Amino acid sequence: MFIMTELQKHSSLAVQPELVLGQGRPVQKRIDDFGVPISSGLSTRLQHDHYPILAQQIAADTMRVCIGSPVARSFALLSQPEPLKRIEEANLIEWSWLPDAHWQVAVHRHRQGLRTSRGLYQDSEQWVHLYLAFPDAWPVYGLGEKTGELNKQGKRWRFWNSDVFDPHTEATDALYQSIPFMLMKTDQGWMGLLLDNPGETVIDFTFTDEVCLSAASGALDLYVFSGETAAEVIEAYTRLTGRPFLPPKWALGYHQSRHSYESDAEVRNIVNGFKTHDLPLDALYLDILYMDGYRVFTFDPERFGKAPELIDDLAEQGVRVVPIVDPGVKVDPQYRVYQQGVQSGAFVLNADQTLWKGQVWPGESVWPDFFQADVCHWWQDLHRYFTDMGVQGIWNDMNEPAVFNDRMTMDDDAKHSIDGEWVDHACVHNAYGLLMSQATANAIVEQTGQRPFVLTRAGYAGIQRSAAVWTGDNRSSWEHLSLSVPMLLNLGLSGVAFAGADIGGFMDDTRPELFTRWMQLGCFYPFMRNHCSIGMRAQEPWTFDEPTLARVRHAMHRRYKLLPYLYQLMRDANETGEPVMRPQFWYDSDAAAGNISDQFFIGSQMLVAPILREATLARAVRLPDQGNWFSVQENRLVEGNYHLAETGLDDIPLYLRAGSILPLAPYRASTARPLKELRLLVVDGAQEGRLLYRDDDGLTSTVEGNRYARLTFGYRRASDRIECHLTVDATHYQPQWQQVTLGVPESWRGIPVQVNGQEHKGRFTVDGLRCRVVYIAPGDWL
Ligand code: MIG
Repeated sequence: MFIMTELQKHSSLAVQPELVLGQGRPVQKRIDDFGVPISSGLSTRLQHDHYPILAQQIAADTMRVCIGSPVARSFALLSQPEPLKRIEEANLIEWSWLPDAHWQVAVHRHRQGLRTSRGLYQDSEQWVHLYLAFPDAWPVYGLGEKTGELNKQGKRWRFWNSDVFDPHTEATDALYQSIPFMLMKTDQGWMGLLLDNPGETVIDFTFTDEVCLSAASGALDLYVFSGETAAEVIEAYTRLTGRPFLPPKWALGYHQSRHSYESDAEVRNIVNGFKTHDLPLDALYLDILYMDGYRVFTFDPERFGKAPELIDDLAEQGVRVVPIVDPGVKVDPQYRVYQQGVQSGAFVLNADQTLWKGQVWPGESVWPDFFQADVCHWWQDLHRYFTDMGVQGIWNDMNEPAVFNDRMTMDDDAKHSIDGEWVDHACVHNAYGLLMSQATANAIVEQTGQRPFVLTRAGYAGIQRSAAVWTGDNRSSWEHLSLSVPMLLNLGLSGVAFAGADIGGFMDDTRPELFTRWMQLGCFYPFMRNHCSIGMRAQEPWTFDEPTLARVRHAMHRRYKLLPYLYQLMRDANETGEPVMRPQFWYDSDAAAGNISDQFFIGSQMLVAPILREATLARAVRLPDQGNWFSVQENRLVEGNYHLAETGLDDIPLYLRAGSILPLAPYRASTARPLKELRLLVVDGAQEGRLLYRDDDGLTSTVEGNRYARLTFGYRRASDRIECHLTVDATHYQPQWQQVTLGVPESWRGIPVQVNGQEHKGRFTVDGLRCRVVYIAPGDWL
């Protein structure tokens, strides 16, 4: 397809053959001299010795424009892209090419598009740069794990997986994850752009009305998405790169970690602490000190001599043990993992085919070459060591990969073997952690038959398919508490729905008020884990004073009451890619909403306004221009564009969408305890509402195990009564709950409530299920 478009006629920027972008920066020289386009079906090629261009429509809303030759298969995509065979005229993305002095490549659909401004350049360091016209007024989101504001406009962003121990500030750029996917609001709707290149890349918005996409090696392999809403664009992006994996239910519970619980006895003590202090716990982490001399797939024989018993005992108490697995393998001729890896040629090599060695926790180490399928299989098999003991979750750290050297990672020219070719590490660096976590997730699925739970520090576009992400080494500071909100929101807008920050802060000593506020926010993080560094003050909730413990307990209990709602949102994310944690602009079309990152939505029904500063007992909350909102603290509907919320230390402002129905649960100490009662909370303030809630065993990964029960509930206020309908279909799965409690607003008191056509007071049954209506203030259930 080769279409001349309107866009071509407006190429106004004068072409500069050379670009000088300031002192110390290499001069960029323009690339031209392309051959004549060759088209077949929905695919067009342009010849050039170094930068051939391929343009293909690969979905109704997705266009690929690949400039240059990729160094390897894509690691971001679920499968290699194929051009569409056929498409309806209405969904055709137009692209155009003008190979003369004013050349441009343009992609557009439904009146919105992207086009080159000055074209393609190469610099003396072999980087390639593509300049696109891009209005400064278009807000930009996504870009994965980045510091700073929600809107990513105006800055230069670098993608190179990096272990950053220094405090993450506005000035920090590359972190552990590299997700070169951006979401932008255009004048007509929304677009997305993925720069699929696992080497070092840059997306630079420091130009006026332009963005520059750059890569150090390989191709500028671009996927352009077009949609009417941001959700549509994320849907298209996660269709291509994979939906967020559906976690086991327990992974949505509370996780406790620290660097490091040092012995069997200490671990048992900690787990007891949760019991004696009436606190929930689903997962307990073993950080690097559990290993025998930091050898992966070992336990220290003295301190963790009876690891299998420990894991069993904890499982009986509803607590799963999640051990850390780093990629660095100790160089030790007596050690089986090292021996096997050397024998099978599993490790990354130098150019002269000797082992690439570096220093990391175990001392001198080597690294598995996850780019080889055989190596992944071997690594998967090694996990039997853990899965045979009953382990169901694994924590991957240091997989940028982080190395204790000047570069902080492998040498650029270390060699990976990819589909029979030797490829330099620098060309594929950002995919290393993704491949490791993918192999780990596969191991869990294969060996346990259950859904995987992998937590990873490093990742690349597509990481959402395999692992949850935590945002690395943050600090116990108010800045880092605030930072976590836009960072997690943008991770969600980059496909990573299941993410969290270390609650309490990793480095530095946390303080009671900071910790309280962090837990109050953290119980809404899609992934909820308290983690803390070696040498820092303990962060288990009972190590604080009694009032702090009580407040933190309230937040942790709240998490468990929210679990059905959160699980439903994860399931939605798994089906459509829509984030669990959503920015203000999701439901607020006012331009003022575009950069708000001190409040957010969980799903569509809940607005959370955390307290992010010390000694703050009140804050302004912007109420979205769509819908009416109910304040949980004040137990009433609130109005206006802004609400001044007074709040003590006991809680943070929380709002529910008027009329919504939330699936909730009574408190349990672990998801391993059966959920006997399902609660349906009806929020005041609307004439009608409806809910579809699906429940399954929350664990099995097979198709059978994913069969679910279906509950529907709806209500409508008529003049003299409230008509409700409730159905439960348990044909395919028998839910744990035998009772459904309808929590209805006080304002319904005195009005007859009909369920499925019959008037009910108190208790009744529906489809064999015990039901009850209670008048309730939402705060009582949250
Ligand atoms: O070099 O395993 O981000 O969560 O506790 C530090 C020890 C290695 C970094 C991780 C942190 C973890 C720590 N790790």
